[in-house]
Amino acid sequence: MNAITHLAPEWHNWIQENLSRGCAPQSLIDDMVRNHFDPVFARAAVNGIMSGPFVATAKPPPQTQSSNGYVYERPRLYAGNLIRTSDRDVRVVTRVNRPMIAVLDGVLSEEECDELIRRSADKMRRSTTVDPLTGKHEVIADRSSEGTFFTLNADPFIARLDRRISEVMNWPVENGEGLQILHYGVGGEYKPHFDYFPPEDPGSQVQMTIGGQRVSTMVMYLNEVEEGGTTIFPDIGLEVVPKKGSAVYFEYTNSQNQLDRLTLHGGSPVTRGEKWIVTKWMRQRRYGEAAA
Ligand code: PD2
Ligand code: ZN
Repeated sequence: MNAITHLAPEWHNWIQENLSRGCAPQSLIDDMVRNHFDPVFARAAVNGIMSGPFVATAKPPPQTQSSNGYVYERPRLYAGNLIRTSDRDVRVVTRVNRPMIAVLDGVLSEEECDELIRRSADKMRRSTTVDPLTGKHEVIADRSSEGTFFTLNADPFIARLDRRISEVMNWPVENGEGLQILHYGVGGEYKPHFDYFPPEDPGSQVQMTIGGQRVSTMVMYLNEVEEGGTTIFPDIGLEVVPKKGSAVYFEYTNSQNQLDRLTLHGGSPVTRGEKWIVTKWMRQRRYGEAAA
């Protein structure tokens, strides 16, 4: 049977209704593919309706410009209090609109947090940071932690997380870098930095050859930290306290390639206990393997 490549009115209504209820676009695409739609057509149909005028959650608020010139477009993150993904509901706890930051509860289950730590524990290495001059990864003092990473869709467990995370971030799974695990002991910190590649750094061009600029980040907390280890946004005075399974999400590159300097952020020193996180960085374009 040939895959379906046209949208009957009842399917059009079905997509509109489900998007308005806050369903993740990817889950709608999957349902359509199960119902014999062509995958590329299904994605285009859902995306097309999302950017149209009919869906309540997709209505763009008026664009606003910050004092530093960054234009705040409609956030990629869904409006509403609950984000439904294909396998888990994620609760929005806090939103900041300028810069666009959200604290999210229940992105990972407790068991998934434990499993990520278990799989990482014996392959941790001293963390590196991108050298601004060369674009290469170097060990530097600003990041006193150790880490490891999982290639995109490395196995069914990781692929399931990559997919859920892409649904929460509302950005294609193949635009994501592989999940990066970080572990900090007492005294471990990550000095304030930008997650995007600053255009003034010569090394940034090297970083952007595949996938382009980073557009958004989600830092997920894998354990409770006894004291310290908060994620700080010093320019807006925000501090997010780690909670197992929760996350802080933020956006910093808009469709005009502008970069939001208010997303300067860091990890404050852990003063008691330890801190485990997993980070997803999304790129403008395809970066990794196709979805599993
Ligand atoms: O550990 C953190 O809270 C943290 C802070 C700043 C993580 C990152 N950046 C990151 O992974 O980019
Ligand atoms: Zn960061």
